[in-house]
Amino acid sequence: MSGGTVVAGAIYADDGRLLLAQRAYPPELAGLWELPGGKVEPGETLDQALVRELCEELNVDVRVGVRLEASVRLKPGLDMVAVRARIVAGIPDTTEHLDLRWVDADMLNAMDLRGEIVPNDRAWIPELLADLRE
Ligand code: DCM
Repeated sequence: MSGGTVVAGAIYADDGRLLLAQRAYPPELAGLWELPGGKVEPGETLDQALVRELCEELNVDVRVGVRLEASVRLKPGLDMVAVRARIVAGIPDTTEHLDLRWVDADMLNAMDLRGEIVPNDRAWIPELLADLRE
């Protein structure tokens, strides 16, 4: 099965910072930082999939907000979207990621300039920076 959608979460803390997660695999992406998320399963809405994925990956419950405008074609039939979210319960924990980091606009911009962001996720950087600079 190659078709479908990957949904990622732009999780904001009350202080305005954004949560980034450091990938553990595959080797070419390991060490780079992404918005956490995963594949939407059959019968799930985007929002349901994001809540499930963030519970599985980070051990948090989130309230889902408004989608980011940019979407990314991962391959034919597989697209990735991002949705803003806030944590309503739990403290983020690494189960699948190497590390987690809360960033402000300057930190995100510096990480991007250093090539530390997963290439696919760079499509969202303008919108993320705009959110962080609000
Ligand atoms: N992916 C991505 N950026 C994200 C989340 C996922 O580029 N923030 C991509 C990597 C894989 C696919 O989506 O091609 C599935 O992700 P995972 O391996 O995390 O399940």
